[in-house]
Amino acid sequence: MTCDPDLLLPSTEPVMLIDADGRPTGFTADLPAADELLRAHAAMVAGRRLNDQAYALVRQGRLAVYPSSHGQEACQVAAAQVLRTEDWLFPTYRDTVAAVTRGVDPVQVLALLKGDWHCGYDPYRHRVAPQATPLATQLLHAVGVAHAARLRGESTVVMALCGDGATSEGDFHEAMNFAAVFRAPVVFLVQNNEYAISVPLAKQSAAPALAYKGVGYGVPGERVDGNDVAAMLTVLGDAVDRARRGQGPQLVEAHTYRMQAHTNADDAGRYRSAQEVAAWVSRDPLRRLETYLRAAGLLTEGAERAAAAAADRMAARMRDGLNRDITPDFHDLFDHVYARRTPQLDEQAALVADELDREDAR
Ligand SMILES: Cc1ncc(C[n+]2csc(CCOP(=O)(O)OP(=O)(O)O)c2C)c(N)n1
Ligand SMILES: [Mg+2]
Repeated sequence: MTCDPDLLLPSTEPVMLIDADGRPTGFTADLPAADELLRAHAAMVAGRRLNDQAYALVRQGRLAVYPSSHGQEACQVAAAQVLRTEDWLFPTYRDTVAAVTRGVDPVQVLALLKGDWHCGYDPYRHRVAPQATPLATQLLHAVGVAHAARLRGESTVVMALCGDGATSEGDFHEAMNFAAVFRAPVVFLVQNNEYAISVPLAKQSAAPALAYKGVGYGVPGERVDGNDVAAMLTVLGDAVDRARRGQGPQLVEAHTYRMQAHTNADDAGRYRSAQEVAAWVSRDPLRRLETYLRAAGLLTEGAERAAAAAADRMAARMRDGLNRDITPDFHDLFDHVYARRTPQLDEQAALVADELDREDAR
């Protein structure tokens, strides 16, 4: 062993720079610069609005389903904000706000959940992988991309997101092992929102904290208050810098909470109490940041109004774009399976065309 295991251990308490009441915890030197916090604030206002608008669109039947990240906006925004243009983000179904913060159009991201297309945006243009629904599978893809970048001598860092439940999957462990052995420049961010659908964390894992899961593989772990965007930016920023310097992967566990049901198809009242939810509402990440910024004289009324207006414009674009129906072209089904269509796919496409022609002729 080349590494002292003590150096891999996460801090015993999650890193927190701004407390639940919006007061600085005293680690002033670690606070991100004011412009970074204001950027995060505008993105969190937009993210909260996106979550609310998407939920409304589900109720109107325009989206089939929406896994909301309401309450997890600090994690989502920080994960995207610490990345450079050349980096990659690997999101899950819950990470729409992270993809949008990285610059993907919300209407394009939600094409998947509207049922229009597997992935409505160009992953290469934004360097955002398609949102993964099978748990933890994207972590192996993320490590592959990071490893390839390292072999090519590129400075790319990969941010790979997953939930607490996904850390029980074999893919999570394989991804960590490979990343550690090959020093892949990847940051694993686990958003521990306390639940995997109805399964609470205590029934999911007996680890002292999920961040310890890296230690056995040689991956350093860190714990952070996921509702404190300042701490998220600092911890993830350090992990990204470290990976870019060639020091290998890191596992960051963000302690947060899924404020709403797993999706609109779930009734969270069946497995958790209103008191529990209320306790987390008082740790709301957006209110916490706003309290801090106002007290520090950093958030002007003008900036608040501008952030709200931008979020309104985004919500209007979402309503406009997602209320429009597309006419799918069946060829699309065959065009994106491989870079070039195989003879077998040509044959299948011809069969479908023939069937549709006969249907039309009836
Ligand atoms: C491989 C796999 N197994 C099971 C599921 C069904 N499933 C969808 S979401 C989910 C819970 C995931 O919980 P967590 O990883 O904590 O993420 P969260 O939804 O809380 O963000 C499960 C079991 C799946 N999508 N993929
Ligand atoms: Mg979860």
